Amino acid sequence: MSTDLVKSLVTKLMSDDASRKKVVAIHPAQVLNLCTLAKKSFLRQPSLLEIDGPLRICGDIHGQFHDLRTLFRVGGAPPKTRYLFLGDYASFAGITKILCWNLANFFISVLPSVCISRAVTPTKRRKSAWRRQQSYENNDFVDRGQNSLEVICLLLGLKVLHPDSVFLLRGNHEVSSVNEGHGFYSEIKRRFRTKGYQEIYARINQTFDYMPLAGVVSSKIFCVHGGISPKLRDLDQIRNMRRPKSNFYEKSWASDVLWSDPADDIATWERQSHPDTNPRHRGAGYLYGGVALDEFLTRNDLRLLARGHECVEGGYLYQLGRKCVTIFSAPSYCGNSHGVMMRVSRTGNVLGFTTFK
Ligand SMILES: [Mn+2]
Repeated sequence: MSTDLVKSLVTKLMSDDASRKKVVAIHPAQVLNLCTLAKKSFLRQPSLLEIDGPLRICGDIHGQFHDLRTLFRVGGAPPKTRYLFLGDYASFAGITKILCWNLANFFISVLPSVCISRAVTPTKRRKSAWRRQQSYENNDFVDRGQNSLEVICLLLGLKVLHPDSVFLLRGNHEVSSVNEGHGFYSEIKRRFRTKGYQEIYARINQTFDYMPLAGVVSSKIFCVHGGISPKLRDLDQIRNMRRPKSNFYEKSWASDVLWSDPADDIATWERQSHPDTNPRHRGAGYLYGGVALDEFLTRNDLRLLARGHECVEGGYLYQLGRKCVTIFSAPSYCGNSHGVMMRVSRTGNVLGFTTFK
């Protein structure tokens, strides 16, 4: 199968015209063709990517296509600049989240500022109201997060065209049982209503089933969407994982690595119960502490864990004695003003962080 259709789709998505449009017209045949080629591209590389720098490691994108374009503008386009993405390409809550934000912004903008500051006193609250108002006035929230299709097509297309310059790990949103309820299914339905949306949705998710779960950069940095698992002893478990993988059983290491989070106040492990029981918990994966991470890194001769999965205010955050770094690449997603990419050298040293918004 030729890559001509993929080339034309990527050229279109990388064009100036696409960056001015709210949505980019994408033909169903282009998506299906892309899925077939992307699947093959993923299968040609192992379930555990073992690659060398230099590259840029990026966190969650969550359907923010225009911000992804900014990321490439600031960081440089592939294949000249190489990238590893840590998963969560699809939007988190799509239209529902956008509506809620707009509704909240509407009430904030009609309430006199005196009323806000007296009724909801703390300065912090005033600041976040201000921030929401700013993003509303700049009209930059309404366009964010609703272009999962563009994000996925661009990243899969770049993977097909430049397999050794673009690496895409799987996030917990690249699992159909998760993205179905979080806006991605409704986005595909809305855009391909009369054009076989069910097949398109299914084929994209089947493509996700071939994505690698983790990567090791320059034998030093372990990269994964969420983190580690008490059931993940060594990297061979990831190397030996068979694809396609569509089932992520609740208490398996594969599910844990997509869902877990670091916690500075925990030494080893705490299973994440339902958020109703503990608001700190997600209902999947573990909270892992410094002792657990040290043990994992030492056992596998690694130095650092790079992961996404959590929106952090500055775009990146070191935790667990600087052995774990969270990277988030969706600006203005949750009060974070910018997105971040982490620059890594050929030998796997962290050179610094590039911010963009
Ligand atoms: Mn996630």
